[in-house]
Amino acid sequence: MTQVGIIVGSRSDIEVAQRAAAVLDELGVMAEVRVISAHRAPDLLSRYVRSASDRGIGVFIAIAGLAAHLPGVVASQTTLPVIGVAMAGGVADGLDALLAIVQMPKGVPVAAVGVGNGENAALLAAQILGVGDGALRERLAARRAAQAQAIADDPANEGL
Ligand code: RP5
Repeated sequence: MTQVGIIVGSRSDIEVAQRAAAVLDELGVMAEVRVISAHRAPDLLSRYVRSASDRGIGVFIAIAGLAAHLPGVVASQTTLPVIGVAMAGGVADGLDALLAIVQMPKGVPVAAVGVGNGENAALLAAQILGVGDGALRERLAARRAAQAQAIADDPANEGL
């Protein structure tokens, strides 16, 4: 069953979604990528979000640029956690989209990671799912250990 629903506001955002999907795949977490604009296809977005938990989705990753309303609109229609990723570009190169994502009104939270950081969105989604999945927590811990080992093995750190 799909565990993470990744939504992009446009096909032009797809590369960040694919990087998120790759990290989730590496962690053994099932994910799907949908291309649904909150502005251009609001009814389709609503149908997708409302049907998601019945299909096993436990977390959404919503990726958008410019006005970046997608994560907030998704969050308005579900109590599942929503992680927003701002796309670089626009008048402030993604800072505008990042602020649009995080400045939600009280009562409808959206989490956010760095601009364009699909990898961290995937890791945060996996960590949320890991609360109820010990094997996934172990895979996350192994990934962290491998990351630290790679730094320790860097020739620049010889002797440390
Ligand atoms: C946003 O507008 C999308 O998330 C995308 O980042 C940006 C541009 O979309 P396109 O006009 O390229 O479809 O809604």
